[in-house]
Amino acid sequence: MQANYNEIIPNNVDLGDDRRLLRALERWQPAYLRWWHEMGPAESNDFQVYLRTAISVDSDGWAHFGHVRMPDYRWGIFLARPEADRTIGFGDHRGAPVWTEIPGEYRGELRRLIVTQGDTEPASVEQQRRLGATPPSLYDLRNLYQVNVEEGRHLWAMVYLLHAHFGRDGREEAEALLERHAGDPDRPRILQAFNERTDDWLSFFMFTYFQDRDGKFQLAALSESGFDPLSRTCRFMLTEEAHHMFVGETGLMRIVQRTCELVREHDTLDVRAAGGVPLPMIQKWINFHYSICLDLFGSERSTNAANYFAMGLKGRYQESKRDDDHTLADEQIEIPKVTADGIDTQVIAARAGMNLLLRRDFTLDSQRGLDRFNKIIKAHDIDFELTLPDEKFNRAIGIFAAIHASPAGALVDSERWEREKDAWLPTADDRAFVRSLMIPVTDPGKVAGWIAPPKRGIHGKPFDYDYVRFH
Ligand code: BYC
Ligand code: FE
Ligand code: FE
Repeated sequence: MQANYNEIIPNNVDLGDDRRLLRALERWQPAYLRWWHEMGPAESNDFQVYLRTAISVDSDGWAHFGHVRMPDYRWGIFLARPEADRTIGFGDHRGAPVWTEIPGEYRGELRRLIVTQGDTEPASVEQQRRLGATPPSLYDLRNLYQVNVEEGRHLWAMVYLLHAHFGRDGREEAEALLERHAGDPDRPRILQAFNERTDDWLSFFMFTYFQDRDGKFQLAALSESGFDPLSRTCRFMLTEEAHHMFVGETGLMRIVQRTCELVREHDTLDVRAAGGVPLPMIQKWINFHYSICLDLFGSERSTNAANYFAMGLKGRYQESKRDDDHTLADEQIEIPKVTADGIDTQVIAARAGMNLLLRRDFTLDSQRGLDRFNKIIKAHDIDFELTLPDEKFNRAIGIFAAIHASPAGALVDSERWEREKDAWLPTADDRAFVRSLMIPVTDPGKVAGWIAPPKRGIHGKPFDYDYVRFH
């Protein structure tokens, strides 16, 4: 299947052959562009940005690099190539041929999954809307915009599925995706973490480190889907997602690096006066972002999740690489339980624990980056370790929503929580301090004082390349 890059909507799904679908998407496109202008990156429409554009789904050379105005970005619809004779890999239909059309009995569940996934993509762009005013370097500004246009493309990916497979209610859902907004008190985004503010670049790097990583795990689970168009869409989205997490991980590494240099230079952990972000403050940001991202996995025990698995709609992380029977019909797992005396465990059907299984894989993956940050701290001979807070800390969804716990996992009563939460989570003062560091640096090759420069530039270009041209 050849990617057609010349049409109004670049695609590899032969859109030109389906007039009805093409017309529906062409009607949605102006609403999308209006949304981009009103809710997308602020005051950026005339900038020429050195962007990667997806032009094919082949692993060699799927992307084109060049300066473009973001409103002219070629948002397209790309599905990974179909796998011949693919069968459903898990659940009650394991072994049956995958569906290329919606199985009627699962229409509601699929729509809900696709809408929830689709809702997060524009939400993230809205949350990051104002960061372009305060970039630590031109390189970082470009990466922000790269992430933003790709999240825009991920929205297109979900809207394509809604338009192609759900008829009128799919079109209505596609419109609603542009009408809910991050943090809007009347029409908020569906998942809570996508209504939080992202006002500073420390938060941006935490977002791309933790929240985009939830994206990776959810997309991986959906890429196992027996609904083949969803699987193929998510598989291609995952290739873009890797870059978002690269931005988060290297961004945080550069901040830790710079902080450590300042600690050594000034011989104090409190590097605020030197214009750095103290390690304990970085820890507070980790506590916040990691805990709200655990909520994104839903409840530990979930009938929805059990149904998605049984129906073959949403699998486990790397489902096909696991060596069990992939149906888990009679399996059980242990999950935590809150009792009057503290935390106990309970045994439930494995299928009902899918959210927790996926969340555990997310935790392992999140820890890997922290190990790298801690290596940097150690190399500077500083006695401090960044850690992921306990799963019970600061939770609003699932069994731990009922209790309070310290980052170390000790149960605390409401009184102690109120007294100590400012030591654990960013306070208004902490946020004001971090914001005070956010002085824009836009000269090519220059970088703000609170973050180290990157090791290398983008796509073979040097760090001092003019990644964004402001005219
Ligand atoms: N906030 O049975 P439960 C990404 C609701 S990120 C608010 O436990 P389920 C990206 C739930 O809706 C990946 N409400 O939940 C990253 C339900 O409501 P009702 C996004 C929540 O269904 C960065 C009730 O609580 N993709 O791509 O098992 C940048 C009971 O819930 C929340 C997906 O999430 C919450 N956090 O699991 C850009 C994949 N959690 O029915 C992009 C699709 C739960 O009582 N979504 N509720 O009204 C899913 O697979 C599932 O919907 C969830 C929730 C895993 C999110
Ligand atoms: Fe995305
Ligand atoms: Fe992403």
